[in-house]
Formats: sequence, structure tokens, C-alpha cells
Amino acid sequence: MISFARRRLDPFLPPFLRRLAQSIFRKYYNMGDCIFCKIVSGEINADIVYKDEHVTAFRDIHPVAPTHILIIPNRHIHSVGTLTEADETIAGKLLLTARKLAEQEGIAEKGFRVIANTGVDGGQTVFHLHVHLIGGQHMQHPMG
Ligand code: DGP
Repeated sequence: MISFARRRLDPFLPPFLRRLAQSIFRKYYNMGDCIFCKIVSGEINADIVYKDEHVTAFRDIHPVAPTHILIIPNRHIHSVGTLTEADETIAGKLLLTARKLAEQEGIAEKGFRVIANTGVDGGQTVFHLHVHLIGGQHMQHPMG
């Protein structure tokens, strides 16, 4: 019930209220039908390329380039827009994992793109924080 209300209300809450709700109902934020939470728990299959106690990385189901990997926190966080000071470590781990996977994928030297779509206008469609690691081809400009 709380999970349902949260999904419906979250996008409309001002950031300070969203953060307040998140801190009060933190344990419920990891529930419900979040696809990425289910990938972390193993309930839904994904092509997982890396996993540790903090983050999981798996290949995007709709790749836009030869390498297209999503890196997510194992704990449910809505988006970059709801990060707090308490999330500093996990936010850093997402970027560091992107760098390591870029090396593992052989795209580090030529370059790659890291994107965190945030909110509706940002193009976010799955509301569990994730960064896209995209590479293996020359990227198009401009973005947006
Ligand atoms: P975004 O638009 O930034 O929220 O990106 C969400 C991405 O998640 C999108 O590129 C497609 C991908 N995606 C959605 N559902 C699944 C899934 O079940 N498995 C995998 N591997 N990727 C998914």
C-alpha cells in the first residue's frame, strides 16, 4: 500500500518532501514492483556483468551501442533527484564501477558516455537510480 502510494506520489513531491518520505519509509522503498529491485534480488533475470554488496551492473535490454550497461545501487533509490548527503558513497561507487566496467569492456581508451536520466523531463523510465554506460562506437552530438 505504502509502496503503491509512493510510486504514484513521488514524482509530484517537492524534493525535500520526497527525501522526508524516503527517510521515514526507507524500508518500504525497497518493496513493490520495481523491476531493478527484482533484478538485484534475482527475481527477474538479467545479463549481470558485475555485482558486489553495493551495486549491480547488467546489460540494457534495449542496447543503443555495442556496450550498453546499467549500473544501479542494490538499495532502492528513486533517482539522482532524491540523492542525499547520506548517499555520497553509493553515488561515487556508481561512477567508479562505470570506469572499471569500461576498462573490462575494452572501451576505456577510446571513450564512452555515462548518463543518468533523471525524472520525466530527463527521460527516466525506470525509477530506480541507474547510470547508463554506453560505448563501443563514436557518440552523436548534440545531446538533448
Ligand atoms: P531510463 O530511460 O534512463 O530510465 O533507462 C531505463 C533502461 O532500462 C532502458 O534503457 C531499458 C532498460 N530496462 C528496462 N527494463 C529492463 C529489464 O527488465 N531488463 C534490462 N536488462 N533492462 C531493462
